[in-house]
Amino acid sequence: MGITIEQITLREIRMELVHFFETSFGRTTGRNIILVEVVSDGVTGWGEVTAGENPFYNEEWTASAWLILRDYAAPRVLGRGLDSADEVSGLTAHIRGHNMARGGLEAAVWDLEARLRGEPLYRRIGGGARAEIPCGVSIGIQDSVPQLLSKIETELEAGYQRIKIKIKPGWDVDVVRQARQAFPDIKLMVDANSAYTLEDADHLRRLDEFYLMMIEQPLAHDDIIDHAQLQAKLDTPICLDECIRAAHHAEQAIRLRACRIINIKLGRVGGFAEAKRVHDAAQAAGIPVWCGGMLEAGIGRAHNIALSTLPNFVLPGDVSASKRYWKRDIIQPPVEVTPRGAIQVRDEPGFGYELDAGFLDSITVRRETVR
Ligand code: OSB
Ligand code: MG
Repeated sequence: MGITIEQITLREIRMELVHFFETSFGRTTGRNIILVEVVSDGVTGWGEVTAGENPFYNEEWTASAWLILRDYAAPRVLGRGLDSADEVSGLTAHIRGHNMARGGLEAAVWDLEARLRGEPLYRRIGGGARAEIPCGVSIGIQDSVPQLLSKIETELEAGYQRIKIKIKPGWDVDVVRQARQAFPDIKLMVDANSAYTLEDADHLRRLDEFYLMMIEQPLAHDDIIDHAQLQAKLDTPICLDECIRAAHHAEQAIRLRACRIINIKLGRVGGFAEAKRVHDAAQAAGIPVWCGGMLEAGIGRAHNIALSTLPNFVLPGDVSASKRYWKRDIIQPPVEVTPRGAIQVRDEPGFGYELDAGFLDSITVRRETVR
């Protein structure tokens, strides 16, 4: 079955977060998110760009992604006869970096292909290994430790299966100690978003006593070798996030023993095709993966759920209920989590949820169609 993309519409929406989200690189109170709409044969597929509002997690941000999509990625895909969405990644592979912009378009074409075939996205990408996905939460840096402990308690009561705490210098060992004392039996992990250097190795080793599941991305966003040196000194497994932008990074990290776990984010690796390659490389090496989050609205969240049904997504991810982020999500129903901390995978065609079109229009701040 051939697909020809006749029209690509970019749309930027503004959504306020229910609670601010703070990482080692800054605090976010609301999102400016680009949605990508691709049309073929009267059917529409949707993608969500996971770039942040500033180039602090990686090099991309909302405004850069808009230009990359409009001027470089969309023109390469428009009017092409495609046999499958699998070809989209290759069509934009000449663009250096900017994986989140590329990935938003790529994911939209996968959603479109699934809808054209009348089947769920998870099946189209080769998933379906589980009917519900295990959920954890990522809890940002708070203003005080009691505030953090009360947030952990709330999330555990909601059923979430593991807790991730964001750390940075000055908000790390002492905070984790208090969290561990308050909750001795939970699955607990930390994420530093590249806030440390190898010189902090002895300091980071102090985290070993808290039997964390993993420490995520402690060192530089682009440095696999330093992570290998740090992993040799730590009992706690390192999980790489920022460093893994393509399957070859996963292969190099595994070969160098720079990590024992990998976080896969759809946008960071440029879409489903590369996410599957990272997944497969990790699986072949016996490295478990889990699905990361980027404070997505409903479309990105639904795509993450589909991705999480691939077989090697065996650890709880950062994909959680819509209501933790938004008063009102752009999809219906919102993503919900069961009392046992899981999201049930839906069987409707494409990403599996309805778009709330009227609400979407009301929060759209700009829109442009490329034909
Ligand atoms: O490093 O995983 C990260 C949010 C924004 C940028 C980077 C990260 C995160 C999260 C939040 O940890 C995950 C989520 O709840 O969507
Ligand atoms: Mg991370």
